[in-house]
Amino acid sequence: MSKTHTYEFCFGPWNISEGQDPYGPPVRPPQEFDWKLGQLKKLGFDAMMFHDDDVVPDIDSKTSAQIFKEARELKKRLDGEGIAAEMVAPRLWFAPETIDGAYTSNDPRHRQYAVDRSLRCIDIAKIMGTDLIVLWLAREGTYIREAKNARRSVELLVAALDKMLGHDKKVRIAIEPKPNEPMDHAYIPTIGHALALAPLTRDPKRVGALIESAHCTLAGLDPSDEIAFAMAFQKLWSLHLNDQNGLKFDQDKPFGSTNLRVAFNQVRVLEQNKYGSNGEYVCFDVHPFRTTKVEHWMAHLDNSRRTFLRLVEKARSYDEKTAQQLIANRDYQALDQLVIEHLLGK
Ligand code: XLS
Ligand code: MG
Repeated sequence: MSKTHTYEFCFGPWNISEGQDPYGPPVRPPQEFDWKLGQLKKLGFDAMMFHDDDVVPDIDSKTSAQIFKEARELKKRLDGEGIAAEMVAPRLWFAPETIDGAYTSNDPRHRQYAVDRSLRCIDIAKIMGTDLIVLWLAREGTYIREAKNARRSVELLVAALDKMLGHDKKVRIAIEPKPNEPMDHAYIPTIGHALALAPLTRDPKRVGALIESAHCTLAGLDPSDEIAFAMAFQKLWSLHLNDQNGLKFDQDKPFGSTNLRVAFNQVRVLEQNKYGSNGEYVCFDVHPFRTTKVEHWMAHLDNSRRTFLRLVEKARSYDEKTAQQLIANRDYQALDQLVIEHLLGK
């Protein structure tokens, strides 16, 4: 395992959230984008991730010319600050046209809206200097099974991917699976589902995946196994590290907050497979707790990176030799304790 491998870090403007949940108002005042960029710089992160309407607010009310102008202006500001745009993701879950899904909506006009917005998102990504589009397929699923035809939905997803791949010969699409919320069941719940879509498209090598730790937990899966699976296909093009306490609402807790051992295993598998050696970033898709005071607003991001880096040390100092002997002797009882005591610092 290389001891010199280094990582680059990023987060998105939505990760500095105002603390609103479905049962109450915001608890921190909204901030301008420039303030958020300033905070990212201050923390020493390397890149920012974007939704299309993070780049161009109120995107649906603007002309293409206006959209591209604003994107170019933002790119100039980012260049001036030395910050890269990691990816751009079409936000296909707030518009009235996406109430019943986007690419899989039952209304053909709404499906067209989703595709048009995705193609424009690709144009924006190009201006922002990234070839990576992230698709979190938020509403591609159902609340009740009978509402949509599941097989047709897969075909609609492939058709949408084909349009995107055809629109720009360089663009790469990373699908971010999540099993539920806001839907009862999503059509692409796991990394296996995401990667299985690729060969159905016109250019399988440009369809890959993004893994979010919490989304794996919500699917009842171990995030480190999901990471390893995607990396076995050379398809892990981005990563949203965070944490999640069991099967409940999407919590986006700081990395390692709930389960340090699960976090350790994610870092270990990233180390073993040299994640980042093709320029992939470690992104933290984390949110401050609702209770967080304004003066502690950035702690969840700084802490996530600190925990990550401490776990890199732990992965590098893990006693592989003893572990291999225990594995050879099938003494998993002792192996279990080896890991626990290593994490405890003994
Ligand atoms: C939501 C997703 C979202 C994506 C980007 O659960 O994690 O934030 O990462 O569209
Ligand atoms: Mg995410």
